[in-house]
Amino acid sequence: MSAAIQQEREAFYQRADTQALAPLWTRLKSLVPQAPATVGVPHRWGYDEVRHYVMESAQHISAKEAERRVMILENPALKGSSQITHSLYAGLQLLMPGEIAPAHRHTQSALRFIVEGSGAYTAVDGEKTMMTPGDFVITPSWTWHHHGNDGDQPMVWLDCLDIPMAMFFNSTFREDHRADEAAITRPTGDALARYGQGLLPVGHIKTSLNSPVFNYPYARTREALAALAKAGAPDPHHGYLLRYVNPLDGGWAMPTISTMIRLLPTGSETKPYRSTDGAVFIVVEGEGELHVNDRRLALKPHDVVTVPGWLPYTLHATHELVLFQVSDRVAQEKLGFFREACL
Ligand code: 1HN
Repeated sequence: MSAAIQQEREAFYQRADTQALAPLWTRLKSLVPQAPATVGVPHRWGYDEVRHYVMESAQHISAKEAERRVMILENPALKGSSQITHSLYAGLQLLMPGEIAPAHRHTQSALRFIVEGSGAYTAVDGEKTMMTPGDFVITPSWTWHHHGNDGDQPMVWLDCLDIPMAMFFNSTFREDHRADEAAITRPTGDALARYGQGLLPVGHIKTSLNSPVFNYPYARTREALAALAKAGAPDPHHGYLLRYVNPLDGGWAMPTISTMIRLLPTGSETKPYRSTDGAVFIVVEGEGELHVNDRRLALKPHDVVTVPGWLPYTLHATHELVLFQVSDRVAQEKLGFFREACL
């Protein structure tokens, strides 16, 4: 293209700009790329390294003053964004003995994956549930929730929220409860008894987009994984991979965040896999490595690892590995964006 033509075009673009008009043809390929651009970088937060900072946070602020005392797991390539992947927020929350994180509600959905401690509970929509390491707990959109630690140990859990997705739609609300503790209206264990036993109350009408089972206890999850592993025949790309399910409809447990758990037998490695959902993994048990690009990210108990979407990765287990995994897959599936490839 000659310099003259280029100049004429630039002058046209400038005149068009005065009318809030812009040419598509200079931008089309970046607006609609051939394949997803990588947002963020693969990263590992080793629990041996970060635990100390999480614990130290209690010396600086109370749960009450902080509202939620959390160290955000921020993707190092997305500093200031509070994003672990481009669509998810994650952090490690600490609740000390005797503390209460006061009741509030927001339209963002949250999940907890319990890391360490005992004796603490979370109260969600009128029901308390005890938090035990490995439990997966749902806090649905716009439900009152508070957390309390009646035990004698610090309690740490991984929070994951759909904050970046909610921010994209900019249609969200929050509200503080007038009291620190919201009312408890059902006995502990009620939801699991009604909905989590392969039984459902006759005549139950679905009113939530979330699974009515809001705590999936690790003891049960682990039993299922052990039985699968005993039966043999792991998937070459996934190992033994299970998704947490809404018993009312067989769909994902939450409307915006997908949750899965997997077991990889000692000595096994998965074949390369990629999918359009950026993933966050937390190691529940065992040891191994996640290989992505030219990096080998160590996997030890409680380590958190993130892999941006569409990057092929493999998983290697040196000791029987149990990994909990979250992503925005459920949202992508609903919108028709999800793709995956077994390589
Ligand atoms: C929140 O409500 C919790 O309830 C945790 O524990 C993390 C991050 C941002 C906004 C709200 C919780 C949060 C949060």
